[in-house]
Amino acid sequence: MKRLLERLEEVFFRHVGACILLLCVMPLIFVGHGIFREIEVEQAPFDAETEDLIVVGFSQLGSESGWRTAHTLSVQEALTKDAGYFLIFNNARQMQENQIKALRSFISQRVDYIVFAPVIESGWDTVLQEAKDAGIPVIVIDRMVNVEDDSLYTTWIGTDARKEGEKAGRWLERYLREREMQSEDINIVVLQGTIGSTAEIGRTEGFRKIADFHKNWHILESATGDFTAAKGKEVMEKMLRRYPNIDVLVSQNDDMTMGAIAAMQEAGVSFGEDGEVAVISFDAIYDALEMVDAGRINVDIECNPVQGAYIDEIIRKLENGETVEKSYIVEENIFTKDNVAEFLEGRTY
Ligand code: GZL
Ligand code: ZN
Repeated sequence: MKRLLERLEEVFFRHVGACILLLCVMPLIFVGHGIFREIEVEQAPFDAETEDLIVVGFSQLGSESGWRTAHTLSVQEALTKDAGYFLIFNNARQMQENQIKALRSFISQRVDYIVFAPVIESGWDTVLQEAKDAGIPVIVIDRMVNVEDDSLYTTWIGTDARKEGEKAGRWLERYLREREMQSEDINIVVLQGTIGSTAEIGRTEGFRKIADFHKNWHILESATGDFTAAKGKEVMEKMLRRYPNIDVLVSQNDDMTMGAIAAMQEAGVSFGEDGEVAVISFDAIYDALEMVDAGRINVDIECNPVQGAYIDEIIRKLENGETVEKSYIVEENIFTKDNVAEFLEGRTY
């Protein structure tokens, strides 16, 4: 009975909340019609069918890469109606202000949980405080938030970006030792992901930590390709014009690597297994692993996007009043021509 009363109360507030929201946004729709459409967040039609479902607002940072597509799919496949969820999805197109608007919309709709992949680490304290004040648990996934008070989020599911960066450095050490080049001057260029994102911060710092042990490794330039193929190609074209003697490319995701490979092909620069430029990539999405198998990418450091099942497990625990860990690190691998073939078949992303 108590649960029923609680639900009735919630339903009442939700409807009130939804009505207030509607009254607030009506003018916006008419006044800034075009603008409103830009930030439109799907509304959950609260009716009988959603009553028994757990309503989750999912703020995804964008759809910039193959990895992100797999990540979104993993969440949508885990939080289905059959599994007891009503999922409200918003794609922020890699813009923090869109994510903040989506989170505020979820709060005003009084969702049961917020799941959110933050585009960059900073700038979330205020909106997460609003979620906390509204009593809505926040599950951070993939990238991390950098907040003063970590009670502003319930838990984080992600991968160890620093470790990924170090793995890239360790691989380069082995690669040079095998070729007896460990004391030669090595010229390196780095394509960084979105500056200030957990993946960029960790991969940059992790690789630098290893590079600092080698005075003969020269990082000629680090520049962001914002995790997209188009920007990665554009930045690599500039680097190829500026540096005629690049020995290693460290590209912080496979989409930028694809762009950089197109730039090297157009510039007539060889790359990969027997090329002038050794290619180190991150993510290990299927298309890139096929290029590892073909010897066009030397090594791909995996970043595992399959995180949806973790969210389902965590929400169930929270629904049962159980405690959950503050963080869940997803296991990941590293792929070279030596081991990639066995992983290719059956890989879903
Ligand atoms: C990594 C994730 C990164 C991927 C990119 O955890 O945040 O974002 O490496 C994606 O492909 O854009
Ligand atoms: Zn990762």
